[in-house]
Amino acid sequence: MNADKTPAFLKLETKLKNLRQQAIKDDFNPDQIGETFYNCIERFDVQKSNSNCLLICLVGVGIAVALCGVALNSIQSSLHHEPCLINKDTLPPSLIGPITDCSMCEDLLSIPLYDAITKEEFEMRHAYTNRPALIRNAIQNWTALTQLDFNYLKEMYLSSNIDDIQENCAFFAYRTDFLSLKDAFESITPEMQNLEDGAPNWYIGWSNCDEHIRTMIKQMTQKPYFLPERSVCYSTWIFVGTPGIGAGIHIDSVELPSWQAQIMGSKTWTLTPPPECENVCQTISATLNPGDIIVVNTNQWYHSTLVHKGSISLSIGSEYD
Ligand SMILES: O=C(O)CCC(=O)C(=O)O
Ligand SMILES: [Fe+2]
Repeated sequence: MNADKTPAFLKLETKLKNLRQQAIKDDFNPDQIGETFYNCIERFDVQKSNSNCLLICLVGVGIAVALCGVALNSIQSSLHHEPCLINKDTLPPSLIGPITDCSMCEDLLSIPLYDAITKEEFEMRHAYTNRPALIRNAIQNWTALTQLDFNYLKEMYLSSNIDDIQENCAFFAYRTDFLSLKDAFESITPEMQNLEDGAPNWYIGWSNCDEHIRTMIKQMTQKPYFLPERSVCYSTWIFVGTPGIGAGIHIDSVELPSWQAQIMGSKTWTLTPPPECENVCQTISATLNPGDIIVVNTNQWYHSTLVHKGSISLSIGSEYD
């Protein structure tokens, strides 16, 4: 069996085995390791790449691939009888799921752009094909375009029962030190919304899963006109921040594809195909202006965002089925 292994492979294999043994000696429980690893990479931010997180992720990915033997048959056969260090149930589908069908990106040189699109065309080309789309001026009738901004949201949340809301809603601090949505709202003073060069850059995102706030936001928004009649939009997500880096490159493990509408500011999305498609597909990007909607399966495409100078960026999105 060793005949087809290179010395580098054998060295890596030994290192991984030692690492696993060391972890077990140190009383690591596979579930905890898996969970830590999963939390670490779930919304992995490249901006944090010089922190320990990267190290854990790289080691984790190495162990996951090597010891759980998902993609590499030779590793799988050699380690077949070894227990997995990371329980594979805790790993995201991007690592353990089936190989991606590259027809989602094969012939795409840019994100397909529409000034308008019918429900039929959208369904045929994009809704469930994992092929992204950018639809210009898709939310002209949303009052959010004129009514919603960061301070409106701040007031809406701080006057609600924000402690309960936080318990149930995901919060992404990205590169900020905010501990929670409440902390972010309380810390982002008018000075922090200053857009001059050199002003502090912050960017946050959260799942808007509170019923009361969801109802208020629903009154200002609508289901995008091009989504199939039967499709339902689930929990909304809100992303807001000053010019600069938004979300670092990551892949999600939510259930469904998403759309996101740009309410304020301009933001560039960069989409990178999964590694197994990198020989036939390329990284593509597009800039959204207020009124535009991007549709992306964020479970299939690695994605990152960048907010342009001139305005705070505010966007609202949702998963749909
Ligand atoms: O809007 C952003 O900056 C990131 C959004 C994102 O990562 C997502 O919707 O999955
Ligand atoms: Fe994402």
